[in-house]
Amino acid sequence: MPSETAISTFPIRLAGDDRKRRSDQGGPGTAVITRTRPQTKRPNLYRVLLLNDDYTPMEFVVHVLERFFNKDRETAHRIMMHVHQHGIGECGVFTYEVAETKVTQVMDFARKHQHPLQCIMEKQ
Ligand code: TYC
Repeated sequence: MPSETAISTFPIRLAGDDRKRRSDQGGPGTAVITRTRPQTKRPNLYRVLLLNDDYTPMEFVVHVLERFFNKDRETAHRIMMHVHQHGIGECGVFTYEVAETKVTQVMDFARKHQHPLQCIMEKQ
């Protein structure tokens, strides 16, 4: 899904326009055509995941999901239970720097409260 536009310019030679003109900046017999085309580059995306453990309180994990991933209470509880039952679960998908920031925030917050909660990122 194209969302940006790039403008590129290039000189072309036109028929019958090959006489030398001192005023031409781009050399003899040149013209400039400007065209636009859609940019199709998309950023690499990373999943941020929580890992289960036996010690981090469920309520703490729910709070992490609300605080750092902007989940409502019901969604946060559902994700926490998924991680609890399956061992791993997705909190969100982000560009590299945002995902890295989320992981650091969660790990720092867990360490501060002396919980062994682990948060990781993986390329999608
Ligand atoms: N398994 C933990 C418990 O029973 C709860 C928990 C859920 C811990 C999700 C980590 O990512 C986690 N208290």
